[in-house]
Amino acid sequence: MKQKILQQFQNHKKQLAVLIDPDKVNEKQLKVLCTYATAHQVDYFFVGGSILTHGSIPETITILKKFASLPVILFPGNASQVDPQADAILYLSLISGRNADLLIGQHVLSAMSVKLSGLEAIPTGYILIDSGNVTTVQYVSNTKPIPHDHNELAVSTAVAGQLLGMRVIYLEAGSGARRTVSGQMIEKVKKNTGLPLIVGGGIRTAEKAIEIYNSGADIIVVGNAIEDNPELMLEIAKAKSSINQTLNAL
Ligand code: 1GP
Repeated sequence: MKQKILQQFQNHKKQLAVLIDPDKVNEKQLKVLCTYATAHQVDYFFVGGSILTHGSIPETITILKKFASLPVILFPGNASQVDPQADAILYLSLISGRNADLLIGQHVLSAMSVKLSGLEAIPTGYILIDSGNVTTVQYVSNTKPIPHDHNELAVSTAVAGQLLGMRVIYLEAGSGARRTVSGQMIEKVKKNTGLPLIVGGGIRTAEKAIEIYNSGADIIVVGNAIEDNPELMLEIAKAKSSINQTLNAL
């Protein structure tokens, strides 16, 4: 299977993903997001959600593909959110939880459709961190997040994921998180695994994005704040490219 997106994840550049929840955006808003994302060199669209009530993943991806040329990566809440129009799928196992359905159950349900779709599947250890409020992902997944300051638990969970063959770690505070994953936790997980590290949940400013990049995140994911204010893409993209320039100069 091709590993194009995984290779991009591994290229040691700071990257930005904009999370699109099909329930929250209409066609007009999607077009605006496409224009901003193209102009500001966003790296990926992530598409998915813990729960979908009326939004459609296929329709959303069709619009994104029509108005922008950046890769679309599925970030599925369950097995029904697989769509072959995407470029890749984060094949997530919720390894911080003890809900067998999200550790392996949904994967069994979707395995053949993912395989036959030709989508690049990226084995991802998905780790939920307590953010000070009960987020939708926490509620819907019916799992306990790792406490915010228990870095050793996050590290052991991430390393267990790595030993099981996961190629990427995703530290998730949850959409709308009151506080993001801490810099210390990010640093320790990165140091102990060396895997591409995605961090998301509650990032609302460029300053916070810089702090998270500098702690060791490779890819940050922003949803709510960019839906509210697409201009934020410009600020985070600027911060990202200045960190990348510094890294290139080393
Ligand atoms: C992706 O859940 C996040 O990891 C998105 O969170 O909507 O708070 O940016 P926000």
